[in-house]
Amino acid sequence: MSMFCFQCQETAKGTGCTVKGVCGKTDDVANMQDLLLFVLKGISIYTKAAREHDVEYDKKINKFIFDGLFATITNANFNKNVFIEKVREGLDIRNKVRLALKNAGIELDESKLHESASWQAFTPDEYERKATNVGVLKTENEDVRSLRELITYGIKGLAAYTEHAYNLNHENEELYKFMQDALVATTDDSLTADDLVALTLETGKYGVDAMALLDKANTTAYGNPEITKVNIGVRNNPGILISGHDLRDMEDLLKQTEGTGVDVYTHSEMLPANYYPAFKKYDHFVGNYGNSWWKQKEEFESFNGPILFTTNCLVPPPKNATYSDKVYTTGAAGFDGFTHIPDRKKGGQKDFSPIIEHAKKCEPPVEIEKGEIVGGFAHNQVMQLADKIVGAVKSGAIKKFFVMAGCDGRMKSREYYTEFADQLPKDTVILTAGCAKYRYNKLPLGDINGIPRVLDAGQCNDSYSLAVIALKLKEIFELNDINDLPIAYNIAWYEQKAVIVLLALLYLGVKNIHLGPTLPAFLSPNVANVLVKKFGISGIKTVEEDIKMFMNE
Ligand code: FSO
Ligand code: SF4
Repeated sequence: MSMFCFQCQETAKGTGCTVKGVCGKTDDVANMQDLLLFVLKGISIYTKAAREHDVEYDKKINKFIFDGLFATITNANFNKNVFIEKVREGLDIRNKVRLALKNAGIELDESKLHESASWQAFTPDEYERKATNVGVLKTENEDVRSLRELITYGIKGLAAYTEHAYNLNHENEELYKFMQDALVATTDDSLTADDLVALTLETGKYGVDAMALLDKANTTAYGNPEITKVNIGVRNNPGILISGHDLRDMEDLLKQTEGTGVDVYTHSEMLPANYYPAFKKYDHFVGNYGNSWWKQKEEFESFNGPILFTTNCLVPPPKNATYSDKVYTTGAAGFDGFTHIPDRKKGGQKDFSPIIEHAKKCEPPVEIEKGEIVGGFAHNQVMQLADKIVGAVKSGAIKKFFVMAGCDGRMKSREYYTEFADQLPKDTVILTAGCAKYRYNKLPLGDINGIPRVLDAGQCNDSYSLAVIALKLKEIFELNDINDLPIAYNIAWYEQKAVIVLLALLYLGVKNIHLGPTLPAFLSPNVANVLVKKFGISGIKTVEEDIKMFMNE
Protein backbone atom coordinates (compact mmCIF):
# COMPACT_ATOMS: atom_id res chain seq x y z
CA MET A 1 0.00 0.00 0.00
CA SER A 2 1.57 3.30 -1.06
CA MET A 3 -1.40 5.60 -0.34
CA PHE A 4 -4.86 5.44 1.13
CA CYS A 5 -7.85 7.46 -0.01
CA PHE A 6 -11.53 6.55 0.17
CA GLN A 7 -13.13 9.96 -0.07
CA CYS A 8 -15.14 9.50 -3.27
CA GLN A 9 -17.75 7.15 -4.65
CA GLU A 10 -15.42 5.65 -7.26
CA THR A 11 -12.84 4.49 -4.73
CA ALA A 12 -11.09 1.25 -5.76
CA LYS A 13 -13.06 -1.94 -5.04
CA GLY A 14 -15.51 0.16 -3.02
CA THR A 15 -13.02 0.17 -0.14
CA GLY A 16 -10.10 2.50 -0.86
CA CYS A 17 -7.47 3.48 -3.42
CA THR A 18 -4.17 2.07 -2.18
CA VAL A 19 -1.77 2.26 -5.13
CA LYS A 20 -3.17 4.93 -7.43
CA GLY A 21 -6.48 6.76 -7.47
CA VAL A 22 -9.24 5.66 -9.82
CA CYS A 23 -9.48 9.44 -10.39
CA GLY A 24 -5.89 9.41 -11.65
CA LYS A 25 -4.31 10.80 -8.49
CA THR A 26 -0.85 9.30 -8.00
CA ASP A 27 0.31 8.05 -4.60
CA ASP A 28 2.81 10.88 -4.09
CA VAL A 29 0.11 13.50 -4.74
CA ALA A 30 -2.38 11.68 -2.47
CA ASN A 31 0.19 11.58 0.34
CA MET A 32 1.14 15.22 -0.10
CA GLN A 33 -2.57 16.10 0.13
CA ASP A 34 -2.68 14.17 3.42
CA LEU A 35 0.29 16.18 4.66
CA LEU A 36 -1.37 19.44 3.68
CA LEU A 37 -4.47 18.45 5.69
CA PHE A 38 -2.19 17.65 8.62
CA VAL A 39 -0.58 21.10 8.34
CA LEU A 40 -4.01 22.79 8.10
CA LYS A 41 -4.91 21.06 11.38
CA GLY A 42 -1.74 22.42 12.97
CA ILE A 43 -2.57 25.97 11.83
CA SER A 44 -6.14 25.59 13.08
CA ILE A 45 -4.97 24.57 16.56
CA TYR A 46 -3.32 27.99 16.85
CA THR A 47 -6.01 30.06 15.14
CA LYS A 48 -8.56 28.47 17.49
CA ALA A 49 -6.40 29.39 20.47
CA ALA A 50 -5.88 32.89 19.05
CA ARG A 51 -9.63 33.43 18.79
CA GLU A 52 -10.16 32.11 22.29
CA HIS A 53 -7.57 34.53 23.68
CA ASP A 54 -8.50 37.48 21.50
CA VAL A 55 -5.14 37.46 19.78
CA GLU A 56 -5.20 38.99 16.29
CA TYR A 57 -4.05 36.87 13.38
CA ASP A 58 -3.75 37.62 9.69
CA LYS A 59 -7.19 37.10 8.10
CA LYS A 60 -5.52 35.80 4.93
CA ILE A 61 -5.00 32.59 6.90
CA ASN A 62 -8.72 31.84 6.68
CA LYS A 63 -8.44 31.85 2.90
CA PHE A 64 -5.31 29.72 3.00
CA ILE A 65 -7.20 27.09 4.98
CA PHE A 66 -10.36 26.92 2.87
CA ASP A 67 -8.33 27.04 -0.30
CA GLY A 68 -6.13 24.18 0.91
CA LEU A 69 -9.17 22.09 1.82
CA PHE A 70 -10.72 22.78 -1.58
CA ALA A 71 -7.54 21.77 -3.43
CA THR A 72 -7.68 18.29 -1.84
CA ILE A 73 -11.18 17.58 -3.10
CA THR A 74 -11.55 14.73 -5.61
CA ASN A 75 -10.47 15.63 -9.14
CA ALA A 76 -9.52 19.23 -8.39
CA ASN A 77 -5.75 19.39 -8.25
CA PHE A 78 -3.22 16.79 -9.35
CA ASN A 79 -0.12 18.98 -9.18
CA LYS A 80 2.28 17.77 -6.51
CA ASN A 81 4.32 20.97 -6.56
CA VAL A 82 1.21 22.94 -5.63
CA PHE A 83 0.83 20.81 -2.51
CA ILE A 84 4.52 20.98 -1.62
CA GLU A 85 4.36 24.76 -1.84
CA LYS A 86 1.18 24.86 0.25
CA VAL A 87 2.80 22.67 2.94
CA ARG A 88 5.81 25.01 3.04
CA GLU A 89 3.62 28.09 3.24
CA GLY A 90 1.34 26.40 5.77
CA LEU A 91 4.18 25.62 8.16
CA ASP A 92 5.33 29.20 7.88
CA ILE A 93 1.83 30.50 8.61
CA ARG A 94 1.39 28.14 11.57
CA ASN A 95 4.68 29.31 13.07
CA LYS A 96 3.62 32.94 12.73
CA VAL A 97 0.34 32.40 14.59
CA ARG A 98 2.20 30.39 17.22
CA LEU A 99 4.62 33.30 17.65
CA ALA A 100 1.78 35.83 17.83
CA LEU A 101 0.30 33.83 20.70
CA LYS A 102 3.67 33.66 22.48
CA ASN A 103 4.18 37.40 22.03
CA ALA A 104 0.78 37.95 23.61
CA GLY A 105 1.93 35.91 26.61
CA ILE A 106 -0.12 32.79 25.71
CA GLU A 107 2.06 29.71 26.11
CA LEU A 108 0.38 26.49 24.97
CA ASP A 109 1.82 23.26 26.35
CA GLU A 110 2.90 21.78 23.03
CA SER A 111 3.65 18.38 24.55
CA LYS A 112 -0.11 18.02 25.04
CA LEU A 113 -1.06 19.25 21.56
CA HIS A 114 -1.54 17.18 18.43
CA GLU A 115 1.69 16.51 16.55
CA SER A 116 0.61 18.84 13.74
CA ALA A 117 1.11 21.78 16.10
CA SER A 118 4.84 21.26 16.37
CA TRP A 119 6.08 19.06 13.51
CA GLN A 120 8.64 20.95 11.47
CA ALA A 121 10.50 20.20 8.26
CA PHE A 122 12.18 22.24 5.59
CA THR A 123 12.70 20.21 2.42
CA PRO A 124 10.39 18.37 0.00
CA ASP A 125 12.24 15.14 0.87
CA GLU A 126 11.37 15.54 4.53
CA TYR A 127 7.78 16.35 3.57
CA GLU A 128 7.58 13.19 1.49
CA ARG A 129 8.83 11.02 4.34
CA LYS A 130 6.25 12.46 6.69
CA ALA A 131 3.44 12.43 4.13
CA THR A 132 3.14 8.63 4.13
CA ASN A 133 2.45 8.62 7.85
CA VAL A 134 -0.30 11.18 8.48
CA GLY A 135 -3.22 9.88 6.43
CA VAL A 136 -6.66 8.49 7.16
CA LEU A 137 -5.40 5.15 8.53
CA LYS A 138 -3.51 6.91 11.32
CA THR A 139 -6.79 6.82 13.26
CA GLU A 140 -7.06 3.20 14.34
CA ASN A 141 -10.61 2.95 15.65
CA GLU A 142 -12.71 2.46 12.52
CA ASP A 143 -15.79 4.27 13.84
CA VAL A 144 -13.82 7.30 15.00
CA ARG A 145 -11.95 7.25 11.69
CA SER A 146 -15.24 7.08 9.81
CA LEU A 147 -16.75 10.03 11.67
CA ARG A 148 -13.56 12.09 11.43
CA GLU A 149 -13.49 11.55 7.69
CA LEU A 150 -17.21 12.24 7.27
CA ILE A 151 -16.64 15.59 8.98
CA THR A 152 -13.45 16.27 7.01
CA TYR A 153 -15.17 15.59 3.68
CA GLY A 154 -18.10 17.75 4.76
CA ILE A 155 -15.80 20.67 5.47
CA LYS A 156 -13.98 20.15 2.17
CA GLY A 157 -17.31 20.67 0.42
CA LEU A 158 -18.02 23.61 2.69
CA ALA A 159 -14.63 25.08 1.79
CA ALA A 160 -15.40 24.88 -1.92
CA TYR A 161 -18.67 26.79 -1.59
CA THR A 162 -17.09 29.28 0.79
CA GLU A 163 -14.38 30.01 -1.75
CA HIS A 164 -16.83 30.73 -4.56
CA ALA A 165 -18.71 33.12 -2.28
CA TYR A 166 -15.42 34.73 -1.20
CA ASN A 167 -14.55 35.35 -4.86
CA LEU A 168 -17.74 37.44 -5.03
CA ASN A 169 -16.83 39.35 -1.84
CA HIS A 170 -19.26 37.47 0.37
CA GLU A 171 -17.78 36.20 3.60
CA ASN A 172 -19.03 34.71 6.83
CA GLU A 173 -16.42 34.54 9.61
CA GLU A 174 -18.48 31.86 11.35
CA LEU A 175 -17.80 29.49 8.46
CA TYR A 176 -14.05 29.99 8.82
CA LYS A 177 -14.24 29.46 12.56
CA PHE A 178 -16.27 26.30 12.13
CA MET A 179 -13.95 24.81 9.50
CA GLN A 180 -10.94 25.41 11.71
CA ASP A 181 -12.59 24.18 14.90
CA ALA A 182 -13.78 21.06 13.08
CA LEU A 183 -10.24 20.40 11.80
CA VAL A 184 -9.00 20.61 15.38
CA ALA A 185 -11.80 18.29 16.54
CA THR A 186 -10.53 15.63 14.13
CA THR A 187 -7.26 15.60 16.09
CA ASP A 188 -8.90 15.35 19.52
CA ASP A 189 -8.73 11.85 20.96
CA SER A 190 -10.92 12.82 23.91
CA LEU A 191 -14.01 13.21 21.71
CA THR A 192 -16.40 10.26 21.80
CA ALA A 193 -18.28 8.82 18.86
CA ASP A 194 -21.39 10.64 20.15
CA ASP A 195 -19.50 13.95 20.18
CA LEU A 196 -18.43 13.34 16.60
CA VAL A 197 -21.96 12.45 15.50
CA ALA A 198 -23.12 15.77 16.96
CA LEU A 199 -20.30 17.55 15.12
CA THR A 200 -21.34 15.83 11.91
CA LEU A 201 -24.81 17.35 12.21
CA GLU A 202 -23.35 20.72 13.07
CA THR A 203 -21.31 20.46 9.87
CA GLY A 204 -24.63 20.18 8.04
CA LYS A 205 -25.83 23.41 9.64
CA TYR A 206 -22.79 25.23 8.32
CA GLY A 207 -23.36 23.54 4.98
CA VAL A 208 -26.75 25.25 4.80
CA ASP A 209 -25.13 28.56 5.77
CA ALA A 210 -22.39 28.21 3.14
CA MET A 211 -24.84 27.37 0.37
CA ALA A 212 -27.11 30.24 1.43
CA LEU A 213 -24.12 32.59 1.36
CA LEU A 214 -23.13 31.43 -2.10
CA ASP A 215 -26.71 31.70 -3.32
CA LYS A 216 -26.76 35.29 -2.11
CA ALA A 217 -23.36 36.00 -3.66
CA ASN A 218 -24.36 34.55 -7.04
CA THR A 219 -27.81 36.14 -7.23
CA THR A 220 -26.64 39.54 -5.96
CA ALA A 221 -23.93 39.65 -8.60
CA TYR A 222 -25.72 38.03 -11.54
CA GLY A 223 -29.45 38.14 -10.82
CA ASN A 224 -31.82 35.29 -10.11
CA PRO A 225 -31.63 32.30 -12.46
CA GLU A 226 -34.62 32.28 -14.79
CA ILE A 227 -36.21 29.73 -17.08
CA THR A 228 -33.85 29.43 -20.02
CA LYS A 229 -33.60 27.39 -23.16
CA VAL A 230 -29.91 26.56 -23.48
CA ASN A 231 -28.50 25.92 -26.94
CA ILE A 232 -26.49 22.70 -27.13
CA GLY A 233 -25.34 23.16 -30.72
CA VAL A 234 -22.35 25.18 -31.99
CA ARG A 235 -21.51 28.22 -34.11
CA ASN A 236 -18.78 28.72 -36.63
CA ASN A 237 -16.32 30.73 -34.54
CA PRO A 238 -13.43 29.52 -32.41
CA GLY A 239 -14.57 28.91 -28.86
CA ILE A 240 -13.45 28.58 -25.27
CA LEU A 241 -15.01 25.88 -23.12
CA ILE A 242 -15.34 26.74 -19.43
CA SER A 243 -15.93 24.07 -16.81
CA GLY A 244 -16.19 23.89 -13.02
CA HIS A 245 -18.33 26.01 -10.71
CA ASP A 246 -16.82 29.47 -10.26
CA LEU A 247 -19.18 32.15 -11.61
CA ARG A 248 -16.73 34.98 -10.97
CA ASP A 249 -14.33 33.32 -13.41
CA MET A 250 -17.24 33.04 -15.85
CA GLU A 251 -17.84 36.77 -15.57
CA ASP A 252 -14.19 37.67 -16.17
CA LEU A 253 -14.02 35.36 -19.18
CA LEU A 254 -17.21 36.71 -20.77
CA LYS A 255 -16.06 40.29 -20.34
CA GLN A 256 -12.64 39.64 -21.78
CA THR A 257 -13.87 37.63 -24.78
CA GLU A 258 -16.49 40.19 -25.80
CA GLY A 259 -15.75 41.58 -29.28
CA THR A 260 -12.78 39.24 -29.85
CA GLY A 261 -14.54 36.89 -32.27
CA VAL A 262 -14.16 34.07 -29.75
CA ASP A 263 -17.31 32.33 -28.49
CA VAL A 264 -17.81 30.91 -25.00
CA TYR A 265 -19.46 27.57 -24.16
CA THR A 266 -20.03 25.90 -20.81
CA HIS A 267 -19.20 22.30 -19.98
CA SER A 268 -20.52 20.10 -17.16
CA GLU A 269 -21.24 22.04 -13.94
CA MET A 270 -20.86 25.44 -15.61
CA LEU A 271 -24.09 24.83 -17.59
CA PRO A 272 -26.23 26.75 -15.05
CA ALA A 273 -24.27 29.95 -15.86
CA ASN A 274 -26.62 30.04 -18.87
CA TYR A 275 -29.56 30.71 -16.53
CA TYR A 276 -28.26 33.98 -15.04
CA PRO A 277 -29.53 37.27 -16.52
CA ALA A 278 -26.12 38.94 -16.25
CA PHE A 279 -24.51 36.29 -18.45
CA LYS A 280 -27.37 35.80 -20.90
CA LYS A 281 -26.86 39.29 -22.27
CA TYR A 282 -23.57 38.33 -23.95
CA ASP A 283 -24.15 37.44 -27.61
CA HIS A 284 -20.95 35.44 -27.81
CA PHE A 285 -22.07 33.19 -24.93
CA VAL A 286 -23.36 30.42 -27.16
CA GLY A 287 -24.59 27.72 -24.78
CA ASN A 288 -23.47 24.38 -23.39
CA TYR A 289 -21.20 21.88 -25.14
CA GLY A 290 -21.34 18.24 -24.15
CA ASN A 291 -22.20 16.52 -20.94
CA SER A 292 -20.91 15.89 -17.47
CA TRP A 293 -17.29 15.88 -16.35
CA TRP A 294 -16.38 12.29 -17.08
CA LYS A 295 -17.17 12.69 -20.79
CA GLN A 296 -14.40 15.26 -21.14
CA LYS A 297 -11.91 12.98 -22.87
CA GLU A 298 -14.05 12.71 -26.01
CA GLU A 299 -15.74 16.09 -25.80
CA PHE A 300 -12.53 18.11 -25.36
CA GLU A 301 -11.13 16.43 -28.47
CA SER A 302 -14.03 17.53 -30.65
CA PHE A 303 -14.33 20.97 -29.09
CA ASN A 304 -11.08 22.03 -30.80
CA GLY A 305 -10.60 25.16 -28.70
CA PRO A 306 -8.99 25.75 -25.31
CA ILE A 307 -10.65 24.65 -22.09
CA LEU A 308 -10.65 26.45 -18.74
CA PHE A 309 -11.10 24.51 -15.49
CA THR A 310 -12.25 26.75 -12.66
CA THR A 311 -12.68 23.79 -10.25
CA ASN A 312 -13.09 20.03 -10.36
CA CYS A 313 -13.93 17.65 -11.93
CA LEU A 314 -10.74 17.31 -13.95
CA VAL A 315 -9.79 14.02 -15.59
CA PRO A 316 -6.08 13.54 -16.41
CA PRO A 317 -5.82 13.47 -20.22
CA PRO A 318 -4.78 10.20 -21.83
CA LYS A 319 -1.22 10.11 -23.25
CA ASN A 320 -2.43 10.42 -26.85
CA ALA A 321 -4.93 13.23 -26.16
CA THR A 322 -4.76 16.04 -28.71
CA TYR A 323 -6.12 18.64 -26.30
CA SER A 324 -3.51 18.43 -23.48
CA ASP A 325 -1.79 21.64 -24.54
CA LYS A 326 -5.13 23.46 -24.67
CA VAL A 327 -6.20 23.00 -21.06
CA TYR A 328 -5.88 25.84 -18.55
CA THR A 329 -6.62 25.73 -14.84
CA THR A 330 -7.32 28.44 -12.31
CA GLY A 331 -8.27 28.73 -8.64
CA ALA A 332 -8.08 25.47 -6.71
CA ALA A 333 -7.80 23.39 -9.90
CA GLY A 334 -4.40 22.27 -11.14
CA PHE A 335 -2.59 19.67 -13.18
CA ASP A 336 1.11 19.32 -13.91
CA GLY A 337 1.62 20.47 -17.51
CA PHE A 338 -1.53 22.60 -17.79
CA THR A 339 -1.11 26.38 -17.74
CA HIS A 340 -2.41 27.86 -14.50
CA ILE A 341 -4.00 31.32 -14.60
CA PRO A 342 -3.08 33.16 -11.38
CA ASP A 343 -5.56 34.70 -8.95
CA ARG A 344 -6.98 38.17 -9.53
CA LYS A 345 -5.66 41.07 -7.52
CA LYS A 346 -8.16 42.65 -5.17
CA GLY A 347 -10.69 44.63 -7.19
CA GLY A 348 -9.28 43.35 -10.50
CA GLN A 349 -9.92 40.54 -12.94
CA LYS A 350 -8.02 37.38 -13.77
CA ASP A 351 -6.04 37.70 -16.97
CA PHE A 352 -7.51 35.21 -19.44
CA SER A 353 -5.77 36.78 -22.46
CA PRO A 354 -3.46 33.75 -23.06
CA ILE A 355 -6.56 31.54 -23.44
CA ILE A 356 -8.25 34.03 -25.76
CA GLU A 357 -5.15 34.33 -27.96
CA HIS A 358 -4.91 30.55 -28.00
CA ALA A 359 -8.57 30.21 -29.01
CA LYS A 360 -8.12 32.52 -31.98
CA LYS A 361 -5.72 29.99 -33.52
CA CYS A 362 -8.14 27.07 -33.12
CA GLU A 363 -10.83 25.61 -35.34
CA PRO A 364 -14.49 26.07 -34.32
CA PRO A 365 -16.01 23.23 -32.30
CA VAL A 366 -17.36 20.15 -34.06
CA GLU A 367 -21.10 19.84 -33.52
CA ILE A 368 -21.93 16.80 -31.39
CA GLU A 369 -25.62 17.51 -30.86
CA LYS A 370 -28.28 20.06 -31.73
CA GLY A 371 -31.21 21.54 -29.91
CA GLU A 372 -31.94 23.00 -26.51
CA ILE A 373 -32.26 21.99 -22.90
CA VAL A 374 -34.34 23.88 -20.37
CA GLY A 375 -33.20 24.95 -16.91
CA GLY A 376 -33.16 27.84 -14.46
CA PHE A 377 -35.57 26.54 -11.82
CA ALA A 378 -33.83 27.95 -8.77
CA HIS A 379 -35.96 28.99 -5.77
CA ASN A 380 -36.89 32.47 -6.98
CA GLN A 381 -38.13 31.22 -10.35
CA VAL A 382 -39.97 28.25 -8.88
CA MET A 383 -41.68 30.48 -6.34
CA GLN A 384 -43.00 32.60 -9.20
CA LEU A 385 -44.63 29.42 -10.47
CA ALA A 386 -45.80 28.39 -7.00
CA ASP A 387 -49.52 28.83 -7.73
CA LYS A 388 -49.29 26.64 -10.80
CA ILE A 389 -47.27 23.98 -8.99
CA VAL A 390 -49.46 23.95 -5.88
CA GLY A 391 -52.56 23.77 -8.12
CA ALA A 392 -51.10 20.79 -9.96
CA VAL A 393 -50.39 19.02 -6.68
CA LYS A 394 -53.87 19.75 -5.32
CA SER A 395 -55.57 18.58 -8.50
CA GLY A 396 -53.51 15.38 -8.47
CA ALA A 397 -51.78 16.24 -11.76
CA ILE A 398 -48.47 16.07 -9.89
CA LYS A 399 -48.39 13.11 -7.54
CA LYS A 400 -44.83 13.30 -6.30
CA PHE A 401 -41.55 15.20 -6.64
CA PHE A 402 -38.24 13.39 -6.80
CA VAL A 403 -35.12 15.20 -5.69
CA MET A 404 -32.45 13.60 -7.86
CA ALA A 405 -29.68 16.11 -7.19
CA GLY A 406 -26.00 15.29 -6.81
CA CYS A 407 -23.26 14.10 -9.07
CA ASP A 408 -22.64 12.07 -12.15
CA GLY A 409 -19.77 9.61 -12.52
CA ARG A 410 -18.24 7.01 -14.77
CA MET A 411 -19.62 3.85 -13.28
CA LYS A 412 -21.96 1.79 -15.42
CA SER A 413 -24.23 1.38 -12.42
CA ARG A 414 -25.22 5.04 -12.86
CA GLU A 415 -27.35 4.03 -15.83
CA TYR A 416 -29.81 3.35 -13.02
CA TYR A 417 -30.52 7.09 -12.85
CA THR A 418 -31.37 7.37 -16.55
CA GLU A 419 -33.68 4.39 -16.29
CA PHE A 420 -35.19 5.61 -13.04
CA ALA A 421 -36.00 9.02 -14.56
CA ASP A 422 -37.34 7.41 -17.69
CA GLN A 423 -39.56 4.92 -15.87
CA LEU A 424 -40.98 7.26 -13.24
CA PRO A 425 -44.76 7.63 -13.57
CA LYS A 426 -45.73 10.56 -15.81
CA ASP A 427 -47.38 12.39 -12.92
CA THR A 428 -44.06 12.93 -11.16
CA VAL A 429 -41.57 15.78 -11.41
CA ILE A 430 -37.80 15.56 -10.94
CA LEU A 431 -36.07 18.35 -9.02
CA THR A 432 -32.38 18.38 -9.79
CA ALA A 433 -29.11 20.23 -9.22
CA GLY A 434 -25.47 19.28 -9.81
CA CYS A 435 -24.01 17.21 -12.60
CA ALA A 436 -26.33 14.26 -11.78
CA LYS A 437 -28.79 15.87 -14.22
CA TYR A 438 -26.83 14.80 -17.27
CA ARG A 439 -28.12 11.29 -16.77
CA TYR A 440 -31.64 12.40 -17.75
CA ASN A 441 -31.77 16.08 -18.80
CA LYS A 442 -31.89 15.26 -22.49
CA LEU A 443 -34.63 12.63 -22.24
CA PRO A 444 -38.02 13.58 -23.73
CA LEU A 445 -39.83 13.45 -20.40
CA GLY A 446 -42.44 16.05 -21.32
CA ASP A 447 -44.31 18.36 -18.99
CA ILE A 448 -47.32 18.49 -16.69
CA ASN A 449 -49.65 21.38 -17.51
CA GLY A 450 -46.66 23.29 -18.87
CA ILE A 451 -44.37 22.42 -15.93
CA PRO A 452 -41.35 20.52 -17.29
CA ARG A 453 -40.88 17.12 -15.65
CA VAL A 454 -37.21 17.93 -14.96
CA LEU A 455 -36.69 21.15 -13.06
CA ASP A 456 -33.00 22.01 -12.94
CA ALA A 457 -32.10 24.45 -10.16
CA GLY A 458 -28.42 24.71 -11.13
CA GLN A 459 -25.09 23.53 -9.75
CA CYS A 460 -24.66 21.10 -6.84
CA ASN A 461 -24.60 24.04 -4.39
CA ASP A 462 -28.02 25.04 -5.75
CA SER A 463 -29.36 22.00 -3.91
CA TYR A 464 -29.89 24.81 -1.42
CA SER A 465 -32.59 26.06 -3.79
CA LEU A 466 -34.31 22.69 -3.62
CA ALA A 467 -34.28 22.87 0.19
CA VAL A 468 -35.71 26.41 0.09
CA ILE A 469 -38.44 25.21 -2.29
CA ALA A 470 -39.27 22.28 0.03
CA LEU A 471 -39.45 24.58 3.06
CA LYS A 472 -41.71 27.02 1.19
CA LEU A 473 -44.01 24.20 0.07
CA LYS A 474 -44.17 22.98 3.67
CA GLU A 475 -45.37 26.46 4.60
CA ILE A 476 -47.90 26.67 1.76
CA PHE A 477 -49.36 23.26 2.58
CA GLU A 478 -49.31 24.14 6.29
CA LEU A 479 -47.38 21.04 7.28
CA ASN A 480 -45.39 20.57 10.47
CA ASP A 481 -42.79 18.28 9.03
CA ILE A 482 -40.81 18.64 5.81
CA ASN A 483 -41.10 14.84 5.47
CA ASP A 484 -44.88 15.08 5.07
CA LEU A 485 -44.45 16.70 1.66
CA PRO A 486 -44.88 14.52 -1.43
CA ILE A 487 -41.13 14.68 -2.05
CA ALA A 488 -38.80 11.68 -2.25
CA TYR A 489 -35.01 11.92 -2.25
CA ASN A 490 -32.99 9.71 -4.56
CA ILE A 491 -29.58 11.33 -4.61
CA ALA A 492 -26.45 10.39 -6.52
CA TRP A 493 -23.10 11.27 -5.00
CA TYR A 494 -19.52 11.32 -6.21
CA GLU A 495 -17.31 13.68 -4.27
CA GLN A 496 -17.15 15.77 -1.11
CA LYS A 497 -19.46 18.59 -2.19
CA ALA A 498 -22.20 15.99 -2.29
CA VAL A 499 -21.23 15.06 1.27
CA ILE A 500 -21.90 18.59 2.51
CA VAL A 501 -25.16 18.70 0.53
CA LEU A 502 -26.22 15.45 2.23
CA LEU A 503 -25.26 16.70 5.69
CA ALA A 504 -27.14 19.95 5.01
CA LEU A 505 -30.30 18.02 4.11
CA LEU A 506 -29.97 15.91 7.26
CA TYR A 507 -29.58 19.07 9.33
CA LEU A 508 -32.80 20.43 7.76
CA GLY A 509 -34.58 17.32 9.01
CA VAL A 510 -34.98 15.48 5.71
CA LYS A 511 -35.40 11.76 6.32
CA ASN A 512 -35.29 8.60 4.21
CA ILE A 513 -32.77 9.84 1.67
CA HIS A 514 -31.66 7.17 -0.77
CA LEU A 515 -28.02 7.49 -1.71
CA GLY A 516 -26.31 5.80 -4.63
CA PRO A 517 -25.01 4.29 -6.70
CA THR A 518 -23.12 2.90 -3.67
CA LEU A 519 -22.92 4.03 -0.06
CA PRO A 520 -19.67 5.78 0.95
CA ALA A 521 -16.76 3.46 1.71
CA PHE A 522 -15.81 5.77 4.57
CA LEU A 523 -18.93 4.86 6.53
CA SER A 524 -18.02 2.08 8.97
CA PRO A 525 -20.83 -0.43 9.62
CA ASN A 526 -21.60 1.24 12.96
CA VAL A 527 -21.65 4.77 11.56
CA ALA A 528 -23.80 3.63 8.65
CA ASN A 529 -26.13 2.11 11.22
CA VAL A 530 -26.45 5.41 13.07
CA LEU A 531 -27.38 7.12 9.80
CA VAL A 532 -29.94 4.43 9.05
CA LYS A 533 -31.49 4.56 12.52
CA LYS A 534 -31.46 8.33 12.99
CA PHE A 535 -32.25 9.45 9.45
CA GLY A 536 -33.50 6.43 7.53
CA ILE A 537 -30.69 6.73 4.98
CA SER A 538 -30.44 3.81 2.59
CA GLY A 539 -28.93 2.73 -0.69
CA ILE A 540 -30.65 1.93 -3.95
CA LYS A 541 -31.94 -1.37 -5.34
CA THR A 542 -33.27 -1.97 -8.85
CA VAL A 543 -35.20 0.73 -10.70
CA GLU A 544 -38.39 -1.33 -10.56
CA GLU A 545 -38.15 -2.07 -6.84
CA ASP A 546 -37.29 1.51 -5.99
CA ILE A 547 -40.07 3.10 -8.04
CA LYS A 548 -42.54 0.73 -6.42
CA MET A 549 -41.24 1.56 -2.98
CA PHE A 550 -41.22 5.34 -3.59
CA MET A 551 -44.71 5.35 -5.06
CA ASN A 552 -45.93 3.21 -2.13
CA GLU A 553 -47.36 0.66 -4.51
FE1 FSO B 1 -20.27 17.43 -10.29
FE2 FSO B 1 -17.63 17.25 -10.02
FE3 FSO B 1 -20.78 19.86 -8.71
FE4 FSO B 1 -18.96 17.76 -7.82
S1 FSO B 1 -18.69 18.31 -11.63
S2 FSO B 1 -19.12 16.08 -9.17
S3 FSO B 1 -20.44 17.23 -6.30
O1 FSO B 1 -17.39 18.41 -8.65
O2 FSO B 1 -19.35 19.55 -7.51
O3 FSO B 1 -21.71 18.26 -9.24
FE1 SF4 C 1 -9.60 7.08 -5.07
FE2 SF4 C 1 -11.60 8.84 -5.07
FE3 SF4 C 1 -9.48 9.21 -3.52
FE4 SF4 C 1 -9.30 9.50 -6.17
S1 SF4 C 1 -10.47 10.76 -4.74
S2 SF4 C 1 -7.83 8.47 -4.85
S3 SF4 C 1 -10.67 7.85 -6.85
S4 SF4 C 1 -10.98 7.57 -3.36
